[in-house]
Amino acid sequence: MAQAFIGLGSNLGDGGKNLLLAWRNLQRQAGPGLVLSSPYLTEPVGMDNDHLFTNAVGLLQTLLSPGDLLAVMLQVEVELGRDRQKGKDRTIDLDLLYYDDLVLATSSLNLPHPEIARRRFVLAPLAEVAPLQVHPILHQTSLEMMENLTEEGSWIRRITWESK
Ligand code: PH2
Ligand code: MG
Ligand code: MG
Repeated sequence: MAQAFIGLGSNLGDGGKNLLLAWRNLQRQAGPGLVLSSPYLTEPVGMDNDHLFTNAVGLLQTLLSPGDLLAVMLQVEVELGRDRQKGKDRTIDLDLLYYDDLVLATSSLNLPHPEIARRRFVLAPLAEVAPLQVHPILHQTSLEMMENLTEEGSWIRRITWESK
């Protein structure tokens, strides 16, 4: 059984609803979720519009290999109507952040996700559910990466699943 951390994001439609629906579908196809963070309302980073994102991080247990898990994640994105053109608004984006302590670099999958330490919208929910989880390359905990974050400007705000 592996433990996988998944980043969830949506900036199209009802973000909170999209995240919960994706999380439910993902658990159905990949294995039981252990924990899901609060949702966060976040400023878009590197998009060509100002549509706010809702972001969260979940931890699930799975018997799937990393490649099979990724295929299921893409399937769930399709089920929620994701248009995968780069830079486009998305009903749902699912990113594999960690798969146990695996370090992997292939054309289809990089582990850990290369952007973890640079993104407040990933680190804040990650630090909420797994503050002491150690990044297998940087050897820093989620909290330490938060403290070392230099990304300027991009604000996030923790909300609740009810308030969306
Ligand atoms: N995802 C991106 C690019 N920019 N910004 C926020 N706030 N949240 C995201 O999930 C996000 C982003 C590419 O996947
Ligand atoms: Mg992403
Ligand atoms: Mg993605």
